[in-house]
Amino acid sequence: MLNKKLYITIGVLIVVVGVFAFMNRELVKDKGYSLENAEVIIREGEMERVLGYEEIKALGESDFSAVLDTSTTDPEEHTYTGVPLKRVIEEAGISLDGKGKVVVRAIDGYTVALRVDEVLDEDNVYLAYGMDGRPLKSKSQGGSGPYQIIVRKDQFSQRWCKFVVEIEVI
Ligand SMILES: Nc1nc2c(c(=O)[nH]1)N[C@H]1C(S)=C(S)[C@@H](COP(=O)(O)O)O[C@H]1N2
Ligand SMILES: [Mo]
Repeated sequence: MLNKKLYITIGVLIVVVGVFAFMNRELVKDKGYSLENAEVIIREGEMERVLGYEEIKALGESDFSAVLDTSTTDPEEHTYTGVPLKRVIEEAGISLDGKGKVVVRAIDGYTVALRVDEVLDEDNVYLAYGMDGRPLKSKSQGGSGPYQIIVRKDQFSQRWCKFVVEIEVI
């Protein structure tokens, strides 16, 4: 009888250890977070192109500072890594000549509109994928990425669209 209880206890412990090992494996995977499957859709009318992380990064990555100022936090300066949004649009084969707006949509339905002249500005609107030397994590991992629009010249950060999935030129 005593032996039976002992075996049951050992059995339960083995299952518990197994479950923790499995959970830990998931955590280890999170630490090795990578951007390799992070894609963005760029569209104009019927035309659409999907760009992946390697293609975006190859457009001319730079590090730049920007001040994050939200309604609940004080202004904080961060170093972001990304590429100018206009490069991404050009790479998709879309011209901004004579266009009015660039509309950016996120996974949570959040949408921002940027004027074409803002997007054409050399050092203002970026598609970022890193902050302070680390990749931007996805929404489900508690981040603001994998892609986030940074508008350096916006005084407040409400147009810094997080979790970008689609960029449309209209
Ligand atoms: N996708 C998405 N992007 C977003 C928002 C949002 O709700 N969803 N909020 C905006 C606002 S109001 C601010 S201040 C900044 C920073 O938001 P945070 O408070 O989550 O840092 O993200 C902006 N971008
Ligand atoms: Mo905000």
